[in-house]
Amino acid sequence: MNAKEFAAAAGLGEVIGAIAEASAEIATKIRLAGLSDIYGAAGAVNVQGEAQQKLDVFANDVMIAKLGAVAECAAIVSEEDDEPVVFDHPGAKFVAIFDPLDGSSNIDVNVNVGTIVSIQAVKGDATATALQPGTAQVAALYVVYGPSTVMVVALAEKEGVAFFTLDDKGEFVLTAEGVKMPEQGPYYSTNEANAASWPAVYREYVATLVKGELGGKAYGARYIGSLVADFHRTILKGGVFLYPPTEKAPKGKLRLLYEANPLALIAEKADGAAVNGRTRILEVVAEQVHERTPLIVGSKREVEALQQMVLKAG
Ligand code: AHM
Ligand code: MG
Repeated sequence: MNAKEFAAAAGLGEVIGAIAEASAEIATKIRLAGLSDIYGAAGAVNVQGEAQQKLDVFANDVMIAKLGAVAECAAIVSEEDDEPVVFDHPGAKFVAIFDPLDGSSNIDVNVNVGTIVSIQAVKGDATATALQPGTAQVAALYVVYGPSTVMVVALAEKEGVAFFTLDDKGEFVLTAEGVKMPEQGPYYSTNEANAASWPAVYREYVATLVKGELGGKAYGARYIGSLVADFHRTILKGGVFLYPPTEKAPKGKLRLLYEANPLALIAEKADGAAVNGRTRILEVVAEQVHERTPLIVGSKREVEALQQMVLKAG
């Protein structure tokens, strides 16, 4: 079974199939990036005299083109665009909210990047639909462009998450279903250079992990700086990813609607958890489509321990 058939069987029509097609094109572009001279700034001209397009602009364009061809897709909201892009698709049921290419600072150094998508059922206009809480998501997925290109899909109505691997014909083939994450894991993942500007409770929390005070075993550190890759490791191995508030970004750095919400649904469907410190991510009501949030996501044990410490700290 491929991703398109899996999603169609779940009543999502062609929406995930279109994202799969876009991701396959993005994967090819990333793999050949050095050859096509796509690294670096948009607007430049490469050695062949062709206009360069930055990879994140390319990814956004291909996502919009593929989803714009799907009758069930009413509109998209993208990290790359200030406003939603609304399609002329009367009666369309879904809005796709996405970060077309997350972790772009990693592209030029050949490190994993990803695409992250939240799918909401239409309720009002595109903005109102996108602003529904994460609990209303009908599905969420990410694609990690790594040594293999893997798509991980969660459906609201189904426990466990499904993994698809991109084959050499451009199809995402189902490779695992009903995947759950370990209840506790060996790693914490965070940009520790920010620690001095975190609220003190986050420093205390990381110290408890490092000292082995949560479950008896000392945690190791792993940080790629590419959210999808850091999350993908966390779902497979267990542990916790955290991007706390900092002095520079008191509301957090990551985006609620197209980074935190989809990963939170995927984590919960895999028996993990996600909070903004105090509150379950999926219950946070956004006021703006590009709103930021602190994000703590991963195995249940670690996320609940953090939440308890934050609530206790007042
Ligand atoms: P971006 O959307 O500008 O690429 O930023 C998001 C990325 C995430 O992939 C990653 O988790 C985070 O930024 C890393 O931030 P930092 O460099 O501050 O550690
Ligand atoms: Mg991003």
